[in-house]
Amino acid sequence: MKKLNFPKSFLWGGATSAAQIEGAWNIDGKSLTLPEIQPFIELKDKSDLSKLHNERNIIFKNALEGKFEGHYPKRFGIDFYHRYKEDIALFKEAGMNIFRMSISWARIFPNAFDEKPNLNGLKFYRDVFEECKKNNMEIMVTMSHFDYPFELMKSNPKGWLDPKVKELFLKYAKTILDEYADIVKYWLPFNEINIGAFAVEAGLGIMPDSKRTEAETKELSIKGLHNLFVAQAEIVKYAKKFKNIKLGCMMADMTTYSLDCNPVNVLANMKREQILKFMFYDVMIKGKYPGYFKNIVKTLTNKEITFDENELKLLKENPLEFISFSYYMSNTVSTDPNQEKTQGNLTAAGKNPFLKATDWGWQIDPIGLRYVLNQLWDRYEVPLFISENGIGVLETLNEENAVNDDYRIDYLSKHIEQIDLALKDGVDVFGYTMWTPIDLVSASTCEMAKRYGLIFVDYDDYHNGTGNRYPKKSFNWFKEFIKTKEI
Ligand code: P53
Repeated sequence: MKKLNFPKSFLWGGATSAAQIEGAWNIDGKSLTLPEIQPFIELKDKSDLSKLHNERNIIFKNALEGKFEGHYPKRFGIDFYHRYKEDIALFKEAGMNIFRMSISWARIFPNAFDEKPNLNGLKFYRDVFEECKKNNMEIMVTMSHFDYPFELMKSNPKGWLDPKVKELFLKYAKTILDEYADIVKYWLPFNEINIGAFAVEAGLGIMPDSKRTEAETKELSIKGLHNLFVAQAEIVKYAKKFKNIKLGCMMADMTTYSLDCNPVNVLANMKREQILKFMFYDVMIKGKYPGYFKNIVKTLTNKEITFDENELKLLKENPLEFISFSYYMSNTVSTDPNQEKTQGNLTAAGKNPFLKATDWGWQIDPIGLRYVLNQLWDRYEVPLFISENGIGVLETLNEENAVNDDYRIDYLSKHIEQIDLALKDGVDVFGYTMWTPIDLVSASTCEMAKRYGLIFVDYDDYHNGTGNRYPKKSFNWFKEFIKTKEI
């Protein structure tokens, strides 16, 4: 056993998102969101998501025609909407002192253009937050976690390229800040902004168009991303009137290494980091587009794109206060087109001969977490928060109604050990919310079978089951760890 030295103030908890847990998709006035029009598609090879990508256009086409066939897992989640008290009690029992969750825009403004917010929606989140507080937990809220309202996509097909959408989002953001700033301390405007902006439909709410070229799609991403940055800065500006809250950015830290010491690969990796990570952090934390940005735009779109001077000033004056990021895996970069691949954050990425991967091809790399914490602290000098980290596995209950998930204990403890080492390196990291405290519907594959939780939830991919909650072995391990800080 090894005793770790975390400060008393360190935040320990779990992270979730509305579309993956709530269910109650059409209850109390809520309208449909994009994840809720995504049907379940069986995957034979779990690490090959091409089938999901190929069906994307058909899914949107059917939804627009009102054709819904099959099962839509994110409409049901794990029914947190009705069972949140039981879940929060379990989180408390595990020893969590923070809970990260998201608010669903479509629960607050179901028809996109409503003048007044939906009171049922507001009440639901107030009840959940009060329950967290009763259980001595801080709350971290993501305002938009990959759940763009479908109604808004239908009425405004240009999504985040339409100024009206930014206006409506700001109205939503201000409404929830006004409503909950007294109870929610930590706020993240956009989940994994670097993934969201490059998924033009799911992230930016832009209507699909099969005739769009690759370069045109990238242009939409760059312009949409800029509008997300500006909206975020406007939210930071507005939130200055609340004294006790903190706003952070949220990134998928797409950690990469050069495959080897061949200088061409080292250079390629540096460029990859600029395009996947640093250009985002630079704007959100340093408040300005980096010098290499122009070149990235030219490479991606074959164009020059310029932004409004007033907007650039707004970005400069309103950076985010802290960095939060998800960390699941690392990948390698090589200029060799035949480099061996595995599944990365949504797209295939380079294999690393020193690492093992999960069934979904995600390469497990605890040391990479220490590396990233040092790298980000070094570059940005703002407090850091790990807002997601965890392992998805196929699991079933054993005869004792438990799961002996030693691999999860191993995954979590090895990553936590690296956070401890990063603290010793001098990095300012103030909290960790694992993905997740409780099984939920997978974001990328809509599976229930890809389980991440400390708590098992008795639903299968088709929402068959009792929905009952069963603590896994890792639940008890985490509970003990919180008390002793020993791994
Ligand atoms: P799932 C990759 C692909 C999709 C979403 O992912 C991702 C990532 C990882 O960077 O981001 C987060 O459920 C996301 C969560 C999600 C989690 O990763 O596809 O913020 O909503 O559930 C895990 O296995």
